[in-house]
Amino acid sequence: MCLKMIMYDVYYLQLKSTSGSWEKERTFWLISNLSNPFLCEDMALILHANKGNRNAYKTLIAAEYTGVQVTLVDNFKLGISNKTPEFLKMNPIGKVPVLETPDGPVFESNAIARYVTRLKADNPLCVASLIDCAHIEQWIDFSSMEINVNIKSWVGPRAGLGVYLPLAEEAAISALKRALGALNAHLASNTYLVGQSVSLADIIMICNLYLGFVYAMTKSFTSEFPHVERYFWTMVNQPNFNKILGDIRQADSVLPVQIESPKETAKPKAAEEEEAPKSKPKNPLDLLPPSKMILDEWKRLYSNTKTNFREVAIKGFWDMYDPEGYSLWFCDYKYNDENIVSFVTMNKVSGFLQRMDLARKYAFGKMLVIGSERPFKVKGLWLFRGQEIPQFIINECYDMELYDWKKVDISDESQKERVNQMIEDHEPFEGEALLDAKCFK
Ligand SMILES: N[C@@H](CCC(=O)N[C@@H](CS)C(=O)NCC(=O)O)C(=O)O
Repeated sequence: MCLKMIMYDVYYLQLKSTSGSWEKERTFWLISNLSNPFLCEDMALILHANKGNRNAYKTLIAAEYTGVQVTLVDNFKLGISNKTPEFLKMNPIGKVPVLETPDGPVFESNAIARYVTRLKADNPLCVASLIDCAHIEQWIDFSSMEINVNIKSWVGPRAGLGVYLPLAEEAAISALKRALGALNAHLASNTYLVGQSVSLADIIMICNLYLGFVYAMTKSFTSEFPHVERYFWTMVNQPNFNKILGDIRQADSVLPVQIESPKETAKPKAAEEEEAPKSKPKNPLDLLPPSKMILDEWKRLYSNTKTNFREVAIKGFWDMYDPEGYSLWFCDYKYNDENIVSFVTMNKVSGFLQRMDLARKYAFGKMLVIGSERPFKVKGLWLFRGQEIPQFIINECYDMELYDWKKVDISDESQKERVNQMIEDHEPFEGEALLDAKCFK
């Protein structure tokens, strides 16, 4: 039995022998403030979350203060990794983040941050009197229910998460202002939310305010709350915050409502049937001379290659590639400056790939969302039947005009290597991390 384990038992028994109700509460706090005897010092806890997830930041910042090792799981892709059966076993509603601990998983970001904080007996974030502990909990709940909920109701629908309703937005902003007013009054005479140093309440409050400062609360909005402004900027510039959040730029304008391009209004079925020609005209691409490259074979090879991707899939691609029957194209999103919200950028690319469904017989594509900081860049590689970008795709898929297109010159080795790196999701790509990679096949 290790020394930590013995200390834990003794402490527990001593406190258990007293029976008053105050002592019981004290027992809870003291025990919860003891180092976890089952966690070895060099063991890192695994946090399942995508990079840039502000709910995960709560734990990562707390870990910086307490010295607990927490590592973000590799290659986490929001929307994919959190839908797997393994992930759903850890959090049945598939939300992120989740912390894997030696005693089982924990979900809900506040609970995770509390757990990581309490792993260290002498942590600076919640070693406090009973009343201070109550106030830490008070501000954690306040920041979750009065600040975060309203910022999310403001930013979420604008970012395409939920229906955008101006009256609902107005109500959220007004509730947010009421909460910020109270926070501002408290901070007029307090540097921190509780006591004389940073506590877990500050970490959670800042991570919640962060969403607002970055996407919606412009300077003209926040100037009404000068103590909140001072508090926010002071905190995010503390080294332990800055290391995780990076340098923050306050929104110049409120995130615009992300509008999908207008879809054609559905025609009444009868009219549609009336107009439908008897037999569908052939796609001009079907009239091209036959090619030795069988697109489905390449797609199968791509999907089935799990190891030695370069030697197997990439080599196989060039062995199959028919430069007369097919052409390769690089595409580059024209409006990368707008890509400031990671999940909105990823959704934009997913939408593009859905709209390319009509080209499945004639195309293969890779789309990369690049960068670890906003604005993210979107770049792609497409393989099309024929020597030009098929006209029917240009006509039917409005996303095509949102990109600059450049035909790949396969006699240029550096362009060929760029093709390889795009096919294999090579990271870093052009010196930057990949936020996401999607394949059209
Ligand atoms: N109350 C949860 C909220 C978690 C949450 O909403 N996570 C988002 C990402 S930030 C998510 O997992 N979204 C995916 C989904 O809703 O399926 C927490 O604080 O952990």
